[in-house]
Amino acid sequence: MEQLLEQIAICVEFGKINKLAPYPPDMKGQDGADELTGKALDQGISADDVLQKALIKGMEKVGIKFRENKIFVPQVLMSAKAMHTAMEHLKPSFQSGTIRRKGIFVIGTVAGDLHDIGKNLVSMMIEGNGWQVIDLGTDVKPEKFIEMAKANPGCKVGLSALLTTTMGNMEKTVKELKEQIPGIIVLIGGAPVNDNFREKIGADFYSPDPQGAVEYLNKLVA
Ligand code: B1M
Repeated sequence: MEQLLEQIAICVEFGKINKLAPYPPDMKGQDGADELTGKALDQGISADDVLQKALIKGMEKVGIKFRENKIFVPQVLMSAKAMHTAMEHLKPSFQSGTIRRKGIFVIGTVAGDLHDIGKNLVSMMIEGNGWQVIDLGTDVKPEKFIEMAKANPGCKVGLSALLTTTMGNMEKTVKELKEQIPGIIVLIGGAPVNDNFREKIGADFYSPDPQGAVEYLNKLVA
């Protein structure tokens, strides 16, 4: 059992989606996250064990390697694809509530900003760490964040901005979220943003990378 879970974690870490996938070349012809997850469930391994001991474990390694510049965006995307393929097998358990998520994370790129590559990486990494992610996409107005946060009490909110011209919208969103939902936790990130800006606008946490956001969120529920 442990060996099978370890194999799935390796597939996620190295982005091996299924047997037919040619990537990564040194795993060509081997079962991928798809087949191995099916096999694990057939053998009676619980969906929760697959999530905790294989998928999350694999994605944690991805997050750390990405932070340390040991892998780059394409590798992260392949890992996320492998993870999503495995998650398809777990869908019934998510729907029936057999698997408990760590919490809900609402994320979006702020109003006026269409950049979503970094936001998507953050979203994938947080999902891969056991959170339910509600991704609102790009150009998200403050009202939309507020609506979703009110609909999901206790959720944490993440804002991304890539333009200096949309940092003002990030500030506005944080201000309105904090006014309307006292105690709400808001994380921010994106290339022009830093910790001084976070302090100025009253957000709770700034992370320069997805892994920092994952670690902060996990600490909140530890
Ligand atoms: Co735009 N763009 N762009 N662009 N674009 C930049 C950001 C720019 C720096 C390019 C430049 O001039 N050198 C510049 C901004 C300058 C500034 O504001 N000072 C710029 C500009 C000006 C523009 C337009 C205005 C250009 C124009 O039309 N005249 C326009 C704006 C459109 C709009 O948003 N309204 C525009 C458009 C576009 C494209 C649509 C063509 C495309 C976006 C495609 C897409 O996202 N789907 C695009 C791209 C690709 C870029 C560059 C080249 C790359 C951005 C990127 O994806 N980086 C960028 C220049 C550059 O960075 N070299 C540029 C990779 C990504 C993984 O990094 O998003 O930083 P990043 O995310 C990181 C971290 O920041 C962090 O984690 C991620 C992974 O490490 N992170 C978080 C991000 N969000 C987080 C949230 C968190 C935590 C961490 O917690 C919640």
